[in-house]
Amino acid sequence: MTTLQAIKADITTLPVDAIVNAANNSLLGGGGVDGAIHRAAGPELLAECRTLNGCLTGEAKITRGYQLPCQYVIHTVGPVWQGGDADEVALLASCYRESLLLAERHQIKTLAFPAISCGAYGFPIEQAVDIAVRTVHECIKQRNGFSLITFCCFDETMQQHYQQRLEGL
Ligand code: AR6
Repeated sequence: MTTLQAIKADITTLPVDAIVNAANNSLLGGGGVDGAIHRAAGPELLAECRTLNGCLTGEAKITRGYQLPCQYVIHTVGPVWQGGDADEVALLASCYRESLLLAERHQIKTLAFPAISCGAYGFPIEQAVDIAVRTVHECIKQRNGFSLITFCCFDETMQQHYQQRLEGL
């Protein structure tokens, strides 16, 4: 049985097995949640990221967590919202699926996602929340190795969107 929850928190403070980073194709850091994760993890994270040769949109790569309270960071690259005709929906769903697959391969039991693509990348919030919850729910129906999956929201409005969508499951 996997519990799905939405909380309001800074993802860098969560004592889970892994947190997901909403990164960019370079995997070399940036603003938003990516910047916060690199700041909290320390320079060793960037050093490991430099060995990964970037990441394609919709895919995911894993590193250690270094100074973070989590063991691993799963870096995924969400799509930039371009109006909806550039495969954004499928690419965002792929971020969630690929992150879960990597997590499963590393025996991760507790995992936290930020709202991928909902900041600098401009994805419409309600649609992104629907894709996140639906994709994670579908994936965990097929595998039950996870005990807790957290949607970590930076503000209350985002948390309410997730809460509402989770209640609809
Ligand atoms: N904990 C949890 N959520 C956070 C945190 C935090 N510490 N900080 C921000 N958020 P964004 P994107 C929320 O822009 O849209 C970076 O520069 C934020 O409120 O971080 O996928 C990368 O390098 C929003 O709801 O990611 C890329 O270039 C959500 O995290 C680009 O931004 C995602 O916002 C990726 O853009």
